[in-house]
Amino acid sequence: MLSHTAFRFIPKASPLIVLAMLASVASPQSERTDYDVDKDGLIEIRNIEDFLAIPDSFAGITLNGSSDGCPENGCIGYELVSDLDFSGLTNVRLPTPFLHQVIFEGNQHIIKNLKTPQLVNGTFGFFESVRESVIRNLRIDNIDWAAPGADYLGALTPLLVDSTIVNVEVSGTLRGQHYTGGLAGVANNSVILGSHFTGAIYAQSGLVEASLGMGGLVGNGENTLIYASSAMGEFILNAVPERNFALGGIIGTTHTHNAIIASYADFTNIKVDLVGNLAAHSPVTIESSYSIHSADDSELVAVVEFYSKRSYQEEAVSAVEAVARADLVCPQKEVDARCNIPSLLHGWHTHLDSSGQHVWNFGGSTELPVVRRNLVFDLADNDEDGVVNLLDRFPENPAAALDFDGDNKPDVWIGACDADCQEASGFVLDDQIELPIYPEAPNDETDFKGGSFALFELWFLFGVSTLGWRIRKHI
Ligand SMILES: [Ca+2]
Ligand SMILES: [Ca+2]
Ligand SMILES: [Ca+2]
Ligand SMILES: [Ca+2]
Repeated sequence: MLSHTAFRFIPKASPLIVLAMLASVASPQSERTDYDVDKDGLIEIRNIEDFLAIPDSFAGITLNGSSDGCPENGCIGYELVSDLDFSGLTNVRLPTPFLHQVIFEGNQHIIKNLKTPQLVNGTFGFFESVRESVIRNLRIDNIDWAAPGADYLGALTPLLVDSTIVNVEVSGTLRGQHYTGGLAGVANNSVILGSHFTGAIYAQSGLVEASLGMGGLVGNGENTLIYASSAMGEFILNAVPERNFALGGIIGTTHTHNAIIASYADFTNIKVDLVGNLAAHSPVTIESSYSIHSADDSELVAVVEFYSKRSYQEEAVSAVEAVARADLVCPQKEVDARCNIPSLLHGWHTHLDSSGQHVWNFGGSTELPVVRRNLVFDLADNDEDGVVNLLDRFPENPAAALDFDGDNKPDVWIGACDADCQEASGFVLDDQIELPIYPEAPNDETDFKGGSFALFELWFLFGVSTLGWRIRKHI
C-alpha cells in the first residue's frame, strides 16, 4: 500500500530559478496595477514570466506579492490569457507551486515545448501539489521530461488530491522512476473529466515487477473517478518483465476503489489481461470503455460493458468482450445490425455531458469510437463530496456517489466518508453489485446531439460567469 508519507509535502530543494533568458525580455512587473483586468476573479497569466511567478497558494492568491484589481474577497485563481511556448529555452527549472483551493483556467491556451534536463527532484509536474483545486480548459503540448529519479511524476502534478481536472489535454514524453501518469503521478479523491494524454511513458521492466504504478492518465489511483477521458500512445520498456502488475493504459496501480467510465486506452502495453490495459489491477469499476494494448492489429481488443471488483470482493462482476479490432471499428451506432456483434456497445449511449451531449462518438465504419472533445461539464456539486452532480447518483448525500447497478445501495463510500459519516448517511453498502440494466438505445440515433451545440455552450458559459464558481466547500 501507498503510505501516508506519500502526501507529505516535500520541502523545495532550491529557491526559484528563473530562466536567465527571461530576465532580459521581461517587462517590469511593477508597472502592473491591475491583476484581474476582466474582473472574473482570476489573475491573468500573460507570459512565461507570470507563470513562473505563481506562488504557493496557502497564503492567498497573488502574483508578485500583489492582488491589486481582484474582487474585495480576493481572487480565486489564475487564468492563461496567451499560449506559453518554452521552445528554445533550456535548463528550465520550474518553481512548481502548490495549488491549494485554486482554479487554474487555461482558456483553451497551450503550454508547449517544455523540455527538462535530467531532474533529480523527488516529485515533478507543472504544479508541485494540487489540492482542493480545479484545473480546466488547458492544453499542454510536446513536453519532454526526464526525471529518472522521480518518485512521483505527472504533467499537471505529481500529487492530485481532492481536486477536479476538466478538459485538459497533454501530449509528450515522460520518463519517471515510480508513480508516473500523463496527468498526475498519484490521484487521490479526485475526479478527471474530458481529459486526454497522447504520448510515451518510459518504464523499466524491473520496476514493473516491483508494482510501482504508471498509467496513461494516473500512475496510482485512490478513490478517483475518471470519465470521458482517454490515453493514446505507448509504454516503452527496456526489457519484457515476467509479469505486469503496474502499467495501465488509464490508471497504473489502484489503491482503494477507482472508477473508469466511458473512456478508452489505445496504449501499447505488455502482458496485460483484458481489463488490465485500463487499470493494471483491481479494485476498480469500469463501464462502457475499451482498451487496445497491441501496436498491431493482431491481438484482441477489450470492450468493457461493465467490470467491477472491489477490494473485499473475491469474484469480479464482469461483462467484457474480447473482439477483433475490426469488430470495434464497425459500429456506427450503439446497436448496428451490419456488424458481427450488433450490440457490442450496449449501454454506451447513457453517458452524457452536462449539456446532454453524448460522450461517445461512434464514428464512421472505418473508425474506432472516440470520446467527443467538445464536452461541457458543469462543476456544480450540491453535497460537496467532490463528485459533480452529473456523476453523483446521490447528489444530496456526501457519503456516496456511485451506484452502477441502480439498486440505491451505494457501491462504494466516498473516500473522505469515515465510519461516523457512513453511519449518519442512512445507507447500507451494496454487498452484491449486479450488472447494470441499460435502457434501449434510441432507434434513430440522429437524436444524438453534436451539430447544434454552440448555442448551448454560449448559454452555459454565460451562466457560469454569472453565478461564479464552486470549488468544494472551501471557496
Ligand atoms: Ca481575470
Ligand atoms: Ca456530489
Ligand atoms: Ca453524493
Ligand atoms: Ca448498488
